[in-house]
Amino acid sequence: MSRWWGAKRKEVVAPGTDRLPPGQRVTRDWPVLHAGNIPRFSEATWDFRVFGLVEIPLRITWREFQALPRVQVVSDIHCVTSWSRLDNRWEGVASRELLHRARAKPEARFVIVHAEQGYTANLPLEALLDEDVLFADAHDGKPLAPEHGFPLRLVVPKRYFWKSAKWVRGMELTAEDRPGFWEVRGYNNNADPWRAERYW
Ligand SMILES: Nc1nc2c(c(=O)[nH]1)N[C@H]1C(S)=C(S)[C@@H](COP(=O)(O)O)O[C@H]1N2
Ligand SMILES: [Mo]
Repeated sequence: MSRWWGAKRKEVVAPGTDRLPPGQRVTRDWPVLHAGNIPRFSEATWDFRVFGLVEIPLRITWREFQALPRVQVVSDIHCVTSWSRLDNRWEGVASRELLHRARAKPEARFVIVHAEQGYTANLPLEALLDEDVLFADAHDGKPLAPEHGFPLRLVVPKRYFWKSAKWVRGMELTAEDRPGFWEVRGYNNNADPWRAERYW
């Protein structure tokens, strides 16, 4: 297993300093936030697709997903509602691993992340090639809880947490950007916590 433990992150935790983006407070528990219901997981029907502007469209079953090379990443959560949860240990498959397998076409510049019940989140393709971005099935040593996205969620540490779709089912590569579920409801398209890009 390859490991990446957030090597570029500062070691000292000092809330109020540069560990915490503007307007954020540290929480030790883990709030649950989402629209709609917690979907039921069925291994028989679950798949993860990488499609759109790719050379090799992928359809990965749950069993196949478990056999992919795995990574561990420690990162902080920054929710737009102003709580931050530090030092989350995620385990799963790097998004760039999947993107390299699917081979993005040259015109691909954006990714629409698709989750259950039509939830979507949009990101630049570049953002999903970042080494700290993964599709996680475990958190702090335990399988992901249903309310936090079991069986699989995206984790994008450098953006507000609404970009980190729970119950993910695939990535669609596109040439044009397409605002996701929260982005069409007034949330900022870029969502960088360090620039406090909350709404537009
Ligand atoms: N599928 C799905 N993913 C989602 C959401 C959602 O409504 N549906 N909400 C987002 C928002 S707004 C936040 S803050 C985080 C919350 O994740 P958590 O409940 O694990 O803390 O999930 C994000 N991912
Ligand atoms: Mo959120």
